[in-house]
Order: sequence, then C-alpha cells, then structure tokens
Amino acid sequence: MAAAAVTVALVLVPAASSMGEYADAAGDSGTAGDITGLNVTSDPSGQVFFRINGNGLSSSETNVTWLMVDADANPSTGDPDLMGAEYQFYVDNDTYWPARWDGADWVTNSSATVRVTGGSRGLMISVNRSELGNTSELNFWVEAYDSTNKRWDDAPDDGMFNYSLDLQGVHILAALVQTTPVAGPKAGKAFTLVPTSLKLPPDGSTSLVSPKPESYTCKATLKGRVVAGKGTGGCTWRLPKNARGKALKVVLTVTYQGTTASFPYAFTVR
Ligand SMILES: [Ca+2]
Ligand SMILES: [Ca+2]
Repeated sequence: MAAAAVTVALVLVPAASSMGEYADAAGDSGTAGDITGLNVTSDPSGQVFFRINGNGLSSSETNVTWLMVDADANPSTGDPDLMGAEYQFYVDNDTYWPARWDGADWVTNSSATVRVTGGSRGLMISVNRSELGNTSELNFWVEAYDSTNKRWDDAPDDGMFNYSLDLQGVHILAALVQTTPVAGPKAGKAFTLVPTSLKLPPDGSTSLVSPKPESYTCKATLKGRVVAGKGTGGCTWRLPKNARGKALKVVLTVTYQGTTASFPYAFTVR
C-alpha cells in the first residue's frame, strides 16, 4: 500500500521543467507592489497554480493584487474592459475575492478549489479548471495596484500571457523563419535558418511586434542522414557539392517563457 501511495504522489507532481515562466521588470511599479515574475503550472486533476513573485504584493487593503483569467483564451469574449477576462481573483493583505464575469457584471464565483497563500514577496493562487469554465488553455495577466496613489504594475505590460494545461506552458502556434540564402539551400554552400518571431494565440496586445524565441536549436537530415550543424543553435550547415536535388529536413526547437516547441521545415537543395 505504501508503494502505491508514493506512485500516486509522484504522478500528481508536475515535472520541474513543465512550467510556464513569465518575466516582468523589477522597479517599474512606483508605490504599488512590484511584480518581478510569474510561474504557472498545473497537475493532472486540472489544478492550476499561479505563482506571482515580487515585492510589496498585497501589503494592505489599498495595495492589492489582481489576477485576471481569460479562461477561453479569447480576448473577444468576457469583460471587454479587462481584455476578455471571465474570471478574476482580488487579493489584499488578509482576504481574497474570486469573481466571474456573468456577461454584464462581476459576481462572486464558487471557490471550493481555490487556495491563496503567501505574502508580500510571493503569492500563490491556485484553482481547479472546474472553477475556470473547464478551461484547457487560458490567457492571464496580473496587476499590483495602489489605490491610494493610483499607481500600478501590470504583468505583462501589454496584452496577456498564455498557458495551456496540456502543454504545461505557453502555446506556441508557429515559428516564422528566415533562411540564408533566402531562396533556400544550395549545393556546396552554407545554409542558415533563423527563427525571427513566434506566433502565439491572440493576447489582446496592442503591439504589432511578435515575440522572439529566447533560445533555439536545430536538427537536420539530408536525404535521411543526419547533418551536423554549426553556429547559433546548430542552425547553419555546409551542404556537400553532391547534395543537389536532395531533401533537407530541419526540425527547429524554440524555447519561450519556459516552454519548448518543435517545428519541421522541408527544403530541396538547389
Ligand atoms: Ca514589475
Ligand atoms: Ca475571453
């Protein structure tokens, strides 16, 4: 029996690497609490854990923290003034309020699975997907707010972060790449592939600038045989002179906000 119990416990704990890791600048909050970063993870039961790191968070009744959740990952549904949030959690120094958008107003939501712990240097807000509209993928943002001095710190500064329960991190839809030469690989020449930006789900951001991966690596095969890459991420190859007409297949793996995703690209060597 003891062995079985241990097995269950192990299954319930997400792997340390399976976590969304979201940054926010330090020292940008004025008199409000300063959010310095967030981690989000979830377990197989659908409990989602939002960890908000910072300084001076929820330190009084007037210096509070909000977590807004766009539970259908769709900014065009939910509260239009809050980037399409359907759920929110208001946390001050000694209480919290779980709320849901009823289509016109914010009303108290059920909170049987809600846990709020921590203090001014870090808050943990945890809730099951059953009390987030059975979400499988969500957007979220956090605000530390000082209502006395009307100062705040938003994370992110613009738009929302994304978290997929299945992926245990941000849902990276695609990577846009640039190749050198632009026309594709050429026999006897070097060929380089660089990811220029990532396509993420709609996040309510007003910025037209797409995010770039934080790091990336490549793996390539030429007519099914591995070719070693050089340079950044191993994404540059010198193609043999006899490679003309052969298929070059590249798998690009990008890392962004603690999450990795791989995308295949196929070329024919000229
Ligand atoms: Ca901050
Ligand atoms: Ca929504």
